[in-house]
Amino acid sequence: MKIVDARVIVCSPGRNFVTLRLETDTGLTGVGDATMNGRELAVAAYLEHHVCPLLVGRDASRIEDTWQYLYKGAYWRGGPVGMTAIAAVDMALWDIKGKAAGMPVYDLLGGRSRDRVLVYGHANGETIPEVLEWVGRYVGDGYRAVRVQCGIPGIASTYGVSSDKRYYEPADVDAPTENTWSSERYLDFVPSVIEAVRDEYGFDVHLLHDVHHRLRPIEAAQLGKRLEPFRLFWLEDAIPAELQEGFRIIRRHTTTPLAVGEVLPTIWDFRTLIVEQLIDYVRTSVQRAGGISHLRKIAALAEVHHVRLGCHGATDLSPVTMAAALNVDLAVPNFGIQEFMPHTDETYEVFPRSYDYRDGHLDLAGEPGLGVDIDEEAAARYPYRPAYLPVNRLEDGTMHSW
Ligand code: EZ4
Ligand code: CO
Repeated sequence: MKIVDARVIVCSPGRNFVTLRLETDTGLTGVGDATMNGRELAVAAYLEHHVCPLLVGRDASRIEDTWQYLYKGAYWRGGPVGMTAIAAVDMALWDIKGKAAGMPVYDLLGGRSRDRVLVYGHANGETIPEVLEWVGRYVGDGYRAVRVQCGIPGIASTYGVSSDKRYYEPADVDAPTENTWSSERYLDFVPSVIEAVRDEYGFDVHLLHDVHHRLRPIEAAQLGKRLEPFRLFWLEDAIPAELQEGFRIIRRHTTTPLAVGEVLPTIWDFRTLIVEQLIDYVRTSVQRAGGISHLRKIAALAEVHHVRLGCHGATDLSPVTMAAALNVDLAVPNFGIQEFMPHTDETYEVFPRSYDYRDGHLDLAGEPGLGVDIDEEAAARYPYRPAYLPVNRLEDGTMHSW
């Protein structure tokens, strides 16, 4: 079974997506997600110029060999652009493999380890009363796990809080928005938010919180300690993780579970975090971390170190990534939770899917392959628009992690 066509589809049904579509001489097709929020065309160009020409004529059944060919063969290893491109190829090849076998990909990965996939929703508000209202809506919709994000008094805007509460989307069209940040104001306020949610809703619902890479290790340690009475499911991206050893400081001081890694593309970026048991959840995704083949290896390393999988699932990961993630989530023994931000109707129109939300969980219908596709005619109705993630400055103007 040879690949006869490889094309990149860039579209913007509500937000930008880059999708790879492979076609084989048997007529089977496969899709992969290559979206990198705010830097979309870099991956599209990498694929178009440097990957697609190498794929045509290759044997579509050789997934691992193709992965190694693109990874080792580039000479320039790793990095978010290259790894996202490889991820798209890998997803598309697993999709084709499943269709050729007449099986959902999770069956090729060893079959279901569970009946359905626990997800968390993203409740946010400018103020504590608004946050409480939105946590209530998620609980009312059946969610067993909710991530709680609140505006900070004295800071004009922050990560995770938006005017459109249902479809949180941080990217802005044309130019990056400038946000302001103060770790002091944040640390003084955020424990009271989590406390208010526990007071209102008790301990039956899992609560999560995303720091979005903004603290230093000792600050994160303080926060983790102060949040212990509220028993978080996890504290997410407490510090930037380029320096994996930073987590030793946090770990030494708090028993609040830690999740990290939505920006980390390879198993080597997680190695110290996992083998030293410095974290509890790996946050990367099929799309960021080299596809199903590579994420599976990260999950296996995590499994033997008591670390579970909690994949990133924001709206900039297309329904193709969500379907791929659900196949992995269903199969691996050490699944923890899956992030779920619903896509807009326009996005779902472009990406017909076979997964659905019910009672706090997602599940796949069991279609052969990944269980998702792209409607190219619909995609053509939504042309690309340049968009950027916000940037962040401290109150004195110093650049800070967003
Ligand atoms: O800001 O995916 O946990 N979710 C997140 C996301 C990220 C976006 C960036 O593109 O932190 O909302
Ligand atoms: Co996050």
